[in-house]
Amino acid sequence: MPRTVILGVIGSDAHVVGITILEQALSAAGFDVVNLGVKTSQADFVDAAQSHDAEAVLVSSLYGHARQDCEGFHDRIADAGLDVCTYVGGNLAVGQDEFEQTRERFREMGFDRVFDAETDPQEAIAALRQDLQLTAREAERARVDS
Ligand code: B12
Repeated sequence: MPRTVILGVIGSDAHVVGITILEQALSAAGFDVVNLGVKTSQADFVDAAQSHDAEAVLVSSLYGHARQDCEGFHDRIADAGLDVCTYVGGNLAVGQDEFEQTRERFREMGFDRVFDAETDPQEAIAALRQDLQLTAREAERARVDS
């Protein structure tokens, strides 16, 4: 069975290129990707994770308002009774914040992993395989079978 991941750009953010590249890389790696596109609300992420029985939710944000847009996100996930792995990535802070501070802030908000804008999609794939305990061979088999 391919493993389902939800992907989208949160809030009012319209930067689409990053998630398009991520979608392609994740699909090629054998994941079943539900791409919600840009300007996705917290509720839409949670609904999609529920209805697709997803194992991971990947949130992208580029325009500098990630913190506000992600406020309360994990409360919604908990309220929905979801057991999903959550990643956030992109250009998460405005200006020149040290990324380690940004990572710490988003980890405190409940995200399992936090990625900066220099992230190669293969890093996210390796992290997902680890967090979902999926070997490269299993992922490849899922891709061939699907
Ligand atoms: C193209 C672009 C635009 C286009 C977007 C077109 C479109 N439909 O996509 C337009 C012109 C519309 C635009 C608008 C704006 N933009 Co703009 N934009 C850019 C630009 C130049 C490139 C973004 C891009 O496509 N990169 C290429 C992709 C491949 O890289 P990426 O998006 O970073 O994604 C990769 C990684 O970040 C990572 N990643 C991303 N998300 C996630 C999620 C997870 C879970 C993981 C693991 C990894 C991951 O993986 C991706 C693939 O490798 C960047 C500057 C830059 N060089 O990054 C500014 C930039 C993102 N924009 C910026 C701003 C401020 C805006 C505006 C607010 C400007 C304004 N005042 O109107 C608006 C916002 C509009 C909106 N509602 O979203 C700022 C954000 C500043 C900040 N965060 O502090 C940037 C950084 C420019 C700058 N240096 O100031 N923008």
